[in-house]
Amino acid sequence: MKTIAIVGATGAVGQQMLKCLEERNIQCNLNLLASARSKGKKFKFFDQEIICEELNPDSFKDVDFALGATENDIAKTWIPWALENKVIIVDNSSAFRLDQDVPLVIPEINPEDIAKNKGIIANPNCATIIALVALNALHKEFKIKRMIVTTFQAVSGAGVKGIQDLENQLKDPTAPCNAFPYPIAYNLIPQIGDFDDLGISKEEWKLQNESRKILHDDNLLVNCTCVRVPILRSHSESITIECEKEIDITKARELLSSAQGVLLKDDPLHKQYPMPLETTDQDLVYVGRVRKDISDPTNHSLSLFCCGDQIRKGAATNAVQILEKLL
Ligand code: 2RA
Repeated sequence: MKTIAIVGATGAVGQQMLKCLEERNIQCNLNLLASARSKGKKFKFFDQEIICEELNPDSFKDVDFALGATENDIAKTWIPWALENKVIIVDNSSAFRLDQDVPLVIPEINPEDIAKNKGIIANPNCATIIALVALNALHKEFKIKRMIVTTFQAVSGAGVKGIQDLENQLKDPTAPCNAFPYPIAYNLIPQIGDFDDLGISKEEWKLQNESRKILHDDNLLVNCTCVRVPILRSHSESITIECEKEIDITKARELLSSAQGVLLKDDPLHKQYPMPLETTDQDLVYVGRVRKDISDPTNHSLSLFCCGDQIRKGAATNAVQILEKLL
């Protein structure tokens, strides 16, 4: 039986990774690794009780695979320890996503890239996963050349701190802002990550840079605005695509209705469209509001709205799906 370690096991994504392993019946010897603060915490895995250990350089002896759910700086510390022990790593941090020798993978889109790994496979950013799962079938048929995206990102993207900020501020609007620069309750914050001198945030660059790598298209044009919204778990995205080919909306809907990882919910006349409340705690990306972009008279553009659970498909589930391809 293989030994799998979850690194950052006590955070929102790490805990979801454990649940995904159980849901998908991945029987294994499971090691849970986290900071000294979490040492000794106990978690149920199938019928076992697993005690969380403190992450250290010797944590990876006899480990076959590691699922990384830590921030970048911590990932850059433990991943070399794991590689020294020939562990194969699926890392959710952004530390190695754009490294040439590190495949960046969404299993529904570019599973063939997994085999090119040299020990690390990177999990894309949540907003990238949700957008590209929604767009994959359309890209294959119509060849997307340009994307304009606005994201509405849940507070869980900032981990447990983000969730606590929202819950505390909803009870008491004067509660402290630990995860975000301003109060998030009853508010929207058009900033996720630091801005550069172009006025573009780190999170916004991720959609362009990661999409180009996953779709193997360095010419893909992407303009993105990332907004933090007072939603607990699901990210929503308003997307307009411009394609090489003319778009037939009926054909587009047909493609989306059978697209891998997608649930088409598109009947606005009957108030049927994706909403984050219903995509929470499940793995499908809901797509709706599919319509011609009326600002493009050439019929090469389409707009849509999609939602996906940031912790599941946007992070933990995608990573475990990659792991399944390695087992
Ligand atoms: C966020 N995508 O939503 C980033 C990290 N998960 O904060």
